[in-house]
Amino acid sequence: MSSFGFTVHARDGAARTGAITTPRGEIRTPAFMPVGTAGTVKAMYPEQVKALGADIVLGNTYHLMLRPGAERVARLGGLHRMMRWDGPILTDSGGFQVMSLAGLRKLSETGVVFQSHIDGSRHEMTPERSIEIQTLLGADIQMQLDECVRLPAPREEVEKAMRLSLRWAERCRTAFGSQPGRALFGIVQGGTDEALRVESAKDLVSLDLGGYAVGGLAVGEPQADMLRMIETVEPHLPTAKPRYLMGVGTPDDIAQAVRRGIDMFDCVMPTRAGRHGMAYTRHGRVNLKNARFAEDIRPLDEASSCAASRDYSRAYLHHLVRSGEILGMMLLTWSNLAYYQDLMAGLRAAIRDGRLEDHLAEIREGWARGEA
Ligand code: PRF
Repeated sequence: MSSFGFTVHARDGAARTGAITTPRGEIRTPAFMPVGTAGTVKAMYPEQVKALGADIVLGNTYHLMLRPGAERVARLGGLHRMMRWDGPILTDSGGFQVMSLAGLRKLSETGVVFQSHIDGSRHEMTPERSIEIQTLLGADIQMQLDECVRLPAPREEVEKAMRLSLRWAERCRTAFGSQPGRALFGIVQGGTDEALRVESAKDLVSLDLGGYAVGGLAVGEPQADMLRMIETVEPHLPTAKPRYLMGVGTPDDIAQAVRRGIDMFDCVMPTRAGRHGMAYTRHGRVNLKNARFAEDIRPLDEASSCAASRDYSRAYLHHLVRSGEILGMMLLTWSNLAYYQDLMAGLRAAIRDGRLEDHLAEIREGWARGEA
């Protein structure tokens, strides 16, 4: 069995391109991971996701533990087999979703007790249980349980959450043990406080984990603060381990973070926006609900590699979206994920060729041109 690893193939400034190797295949970086919360990238066939160039998808501990249940997924042969995705899967640990979705929550040193948003049933999430669930699901990359504070927040609150997250990281490492071919990632917290971020990064790095995520960003702060925090943390992370910016973001957020040395991203934006009539294109974001598309026979992007963007008129997409048709969601999700995967492929090629800055200027020019 091949082991888990990461190789940087080329650098351009702080940006890197390379590959994470796993027994289930290679993840080309910088990578965008489509979100498959409940064991499905909503409105997409797994084959389509793969064909777009996605090497890895994300699953959620929180959702899957509640429904259909981690033990049930394990009895069904694991998450890969259940959802028919044979590539690598990363699972988020659950803490972040408990805080944003669950009913009554009680947080302590031990973990978090919460009520399911589905049926109100009571559950407990501890660092040990989070790792047990992620292992039952069969996740190739597992995330530590952490506490993410929404910003703005008082420094004491951010500091307390950061320190709790560090203690939980240690417990997760012990619970994870040694799982050949799989990795446990730590999560840097600390809000927009530079000293807290550096302390969090240094302490996590001393645990020698498989990779490091930057969490607690894109939670209400301006983009400039997010980018400053990436710049603060980056010099403290080992160059030989992958870096993952959690829950980010817009195409511009991703481009800016890649430029600052981030290797992995996930975000619901392309899939969620696609189900709400929004399209991401080379010429920026397009709202297909808008009446001006009612008789617009042009496709979203005649030069796209994706049939959804290239072969269907905006007028038809407008009609499907306005009518609440399932196909509208399917086509726009497909088109948006194609745009995101093509964005990542373009960034990888530009880094490899040492022309990232020129490439970024070109893509920004395209966004600025608008919907023409
Ligand atoms: N922690 C975890 N998952 C996350 C985040 C975090 O801070 C974020 C913040 N952008 C998204 N998803 N565990």
